[in-house]
Amino acid sequence: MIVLITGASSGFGRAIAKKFGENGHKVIALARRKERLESLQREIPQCEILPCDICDKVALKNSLASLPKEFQSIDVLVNNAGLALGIEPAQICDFDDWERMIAVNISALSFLTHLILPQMVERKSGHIITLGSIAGKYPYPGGNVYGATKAFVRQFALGLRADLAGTNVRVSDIEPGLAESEFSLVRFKGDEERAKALYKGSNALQPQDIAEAVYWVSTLPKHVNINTLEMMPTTQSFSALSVHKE
Ligand code: 8X3
Repeated sequence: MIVLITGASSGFGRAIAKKFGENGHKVIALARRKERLESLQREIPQCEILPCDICDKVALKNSLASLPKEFQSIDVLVNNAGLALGIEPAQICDFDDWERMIAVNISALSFLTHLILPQMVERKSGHIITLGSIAGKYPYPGGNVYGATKAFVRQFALGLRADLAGTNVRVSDIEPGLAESEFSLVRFKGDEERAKALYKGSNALQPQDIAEAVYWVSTLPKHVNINTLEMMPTTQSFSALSVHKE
């Protein structure tokens, strides 16, 4: 298979790229950080890299068009690029953070999907995989726009399934809970202590766990479509709804 992975320079994306690469698939790794992509490329036998800002529509189109012929028929698109910025309550957080999350998690994801889908439909084969989150389903304080973008991702994936009926193109939304990666460092704007403290003692999901899930859904027999796959570390669970008392 030819697999395009966004946000491939670190965390989930890197682990997903390696998983497909190690299993003999052709990998197209897209991310902004070129040196990181080059180091990934050295670890994967058949790997093309696209150093590109996923929010730059022109650059994205040009990068895809520049792919060698033998990498152009994309079988699996893994829409992994995404981020959370801030964990402050809605009334005091920075609106720029909201705009950035909407730009990456929603606009860029839907633009790239729209670019790639026609070739899959034409070949009557392909798989769109999105990285959602438990935050798209279960609200928590400070999740505000991040959770809302992931609710979009989930509903977008399900809506695609409806539109793609009869095309053989599969769509799956993978929805992880607490997972250890650069995610929290980005969310906490580089505060390493805070990010470390969040994961300490939690036995959180690891990027490799998410890579296994993505690989599993994409290598199932063609008549099987996993619509959504929610996963948490065993240590993570639900708690009671809060009631504020005067
Ligand atoms: C990340 C999961 O629980 O940190 O999407 O919001 S959580």
